[in-house]
Amino acid sequence: MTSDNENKLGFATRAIHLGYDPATSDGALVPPVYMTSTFAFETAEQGGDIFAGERPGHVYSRISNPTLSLLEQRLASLEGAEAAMATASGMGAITSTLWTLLEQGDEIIVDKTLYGCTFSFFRHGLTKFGVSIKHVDMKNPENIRGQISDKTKVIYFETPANPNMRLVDIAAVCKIAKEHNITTVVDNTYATPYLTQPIALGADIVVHSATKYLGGHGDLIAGIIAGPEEMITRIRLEGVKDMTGAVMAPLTAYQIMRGLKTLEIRMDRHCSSAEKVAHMLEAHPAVSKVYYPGLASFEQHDVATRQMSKPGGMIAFELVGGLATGMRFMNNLKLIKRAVSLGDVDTLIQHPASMTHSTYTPEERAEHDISDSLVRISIGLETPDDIMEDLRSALDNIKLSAHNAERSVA
Ligand code: 7XF
Repeated sequence: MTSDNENKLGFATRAIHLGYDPATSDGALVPPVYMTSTFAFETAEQGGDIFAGERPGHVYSRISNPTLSLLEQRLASLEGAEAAMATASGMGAITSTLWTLLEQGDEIIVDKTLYGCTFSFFRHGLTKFGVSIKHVDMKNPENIRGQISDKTKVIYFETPANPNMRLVDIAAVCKIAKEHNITTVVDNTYATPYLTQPIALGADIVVHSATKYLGGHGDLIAGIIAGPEEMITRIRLEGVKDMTGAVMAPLTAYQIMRGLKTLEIRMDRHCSSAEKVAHMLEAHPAVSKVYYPGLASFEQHDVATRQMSKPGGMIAFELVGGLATGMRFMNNLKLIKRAVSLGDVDTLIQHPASMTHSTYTPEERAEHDISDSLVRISIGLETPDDIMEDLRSALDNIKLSAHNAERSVA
């Protein structure tokens, strides 16, 4: 357990030091990685006691491992949670949590827009086992009230939402949930605990795709669940141990701890570059709409100011001319990579309707506010002028080709 004194240290200090004393490991500055699947007991009786939970200790790395425990301690502290559990992927975190919290006959209320595979898990996974899903437009938290029944066990949302940047007012939604004794689960992948801390705003559980900003370098797949100790223990022993088996590998935990050491400075740079890019895109005649929480024109700018310390590194936008123009623009890029995922040092651009959100049918995308012409960009850590120059020249080139096409028609 983390001491109160350690928890008073600054965000970056905790991300670098928390829970580890080199004196316990021959002075090694970097914590050792426990590459072991199992743990030997001194006696048979001791093994039995640990299994029975009557003595502390590790048994088997699908349940716990010292390298994962250190990462979990750090993430619990950064999220302001009592405890955390590391998982094999973001989907591992989401599914392990919900398989634990829900049972046949229960209802779950979820926001209108979700990451494609999360949507698919709700729509095609949970429903198969008798859980019903109600999508509610949480832009207005009051919409939730009319949908709550005595079967509602969980309220689930992302903020900002993938891919269209819709925000959910965490404090307002969690207040309603608490009045009805409903557990709230917030996907904090886009914001990271550096920008938003859902638990301080009233949320029960936070989930992450740690593949993104927490790892930060595009070289791993991982997830995190943070929340009250009692719930995390249940998720560990029911959801992860027995249902999904979605446990993180020790080497991945090491990579994420390395990523966490620079989370604060990376996020500062992601945010400052994204702000520049968002303004540049908004001013460009080939761009019809930019969705970025830091812009005064952003519909929910007030929610962003209230619950995000900075507006983040993700931008969604639409081009004049829609989908066809968007594809031409993406193909014009030279430095920026056409790839899914986000939160990496590299700037990544993708087309949600045909990529990350192709798990929705076209009708579902229309219903869930995911326009076919939307382009999503994750601003990386390259020199900001180079990112902007690549975008500007790709945009100028579509304008040119559109102009030439018009002239040839005339
Ligand atoms: O299982 P993963 O680590 O890939 O995480 C799933 C996940 C969960 N929540 C959010 C908000 C996510 O964005 C993701 C993964 N999204 C990637 C993307 O949107 O590019 C996945 C590439 S298909």
